[in-house]
Amino acid sequence: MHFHRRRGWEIPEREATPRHLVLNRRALMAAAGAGAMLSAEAQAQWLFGGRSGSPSDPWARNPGDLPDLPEAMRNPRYQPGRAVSPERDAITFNNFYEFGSNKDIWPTALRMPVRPWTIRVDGMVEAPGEFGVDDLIRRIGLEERVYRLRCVEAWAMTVPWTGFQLSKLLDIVKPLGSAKYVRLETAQVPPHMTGLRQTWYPWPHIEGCTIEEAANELTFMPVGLYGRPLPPQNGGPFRVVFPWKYGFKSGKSLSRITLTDQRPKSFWETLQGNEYGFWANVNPDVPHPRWSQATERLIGTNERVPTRIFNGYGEFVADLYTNLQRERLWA
Ligand SMILES: Nc1nc2c(c(=O)[nH]1)N[C@H]1C(S)=C(S)[C@@H](COP(=O)(O)O)O[C@H]1N2
Ligand SMILES: [Mo]
Repeated sequence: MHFHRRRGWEIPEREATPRHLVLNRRALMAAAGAGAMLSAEAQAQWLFGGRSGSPSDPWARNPGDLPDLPEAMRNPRYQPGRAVSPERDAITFNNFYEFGSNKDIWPTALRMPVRPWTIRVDGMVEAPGEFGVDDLIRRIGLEERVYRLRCVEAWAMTVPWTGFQLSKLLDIVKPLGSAKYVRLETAQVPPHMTGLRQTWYPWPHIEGCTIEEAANELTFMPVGLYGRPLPPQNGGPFRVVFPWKYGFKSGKSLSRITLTDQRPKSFWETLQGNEYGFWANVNPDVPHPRWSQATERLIGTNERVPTRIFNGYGEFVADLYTNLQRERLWA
């Protein structure tokens, strides 16, 4: 197999470097402070914008229910090579079937409580545990990475995630030599996750990867987006991202991570394995059975740009697959 090896920084710059993120922290704090002094009814009004009962601000949460994230430096090693997507688009155009099968689930998702939130890490590890998400943040520390996200439906975004490398969590629980795969399970939170009522779907949402993929430096566990706590519509409070794979592999709102010697059967694989396989690495030359994967539409500008092998991350991950050429690596 022949891969085009291209360094991240050689990707043609479309729109110069990502804009510097200006976080309006002071305004956010002022709003949260005001909220703390309001009656419950006034808070609901402030959050959900009155009569319609539907929220108007896709960031808004109950005042005080999320601690501000500690400062996180942007890691310059991961250059996206294109402009960061508009913040509002990234937090209002989402795929999250637990809340429904359309793209505008954010008003429903936003209401899901995300504290307290714990994540169980178990299976073939020396030190299994149940970790509070804020404890993990304090223990591991945070960095910011701007990654490209390529959905299998041929749209794409470029987003600044705040989080930590999955390998740092693996270091804490110490995988046993027998562990071959990592299974990632999304929480089930009725009544907030209204999509769970669609009982024909194989809930809970499961995703998985090999232990080598999990340990790769790119595999990232976001707890924030655009410098703020990760909103539920994007998988808050805690998700995974594999930037070189199609977006459906990047499970949201995780409650459990299990190390195992059995290859996990994922949600989408169970539903339609011929279209959404276990590996799902991005490849412009391997079409989806129903559409081409040669190009992608950038959310925000609607510009069509060429799709890159491994979503442009081959320099980091191509070596993971050199001995797996008999697997269906691309779909
Ligand atoms: N639990 C869960 N995780 C999920 C999904 C989902 O429906 N349920 N959708 C996936 C798909 S198809 C994509 S493209 C990304 C979208 O992430 P975003 O909404 O933050 O852009 O989340 C992925 N993670
Ligand atoms: Mo997707």
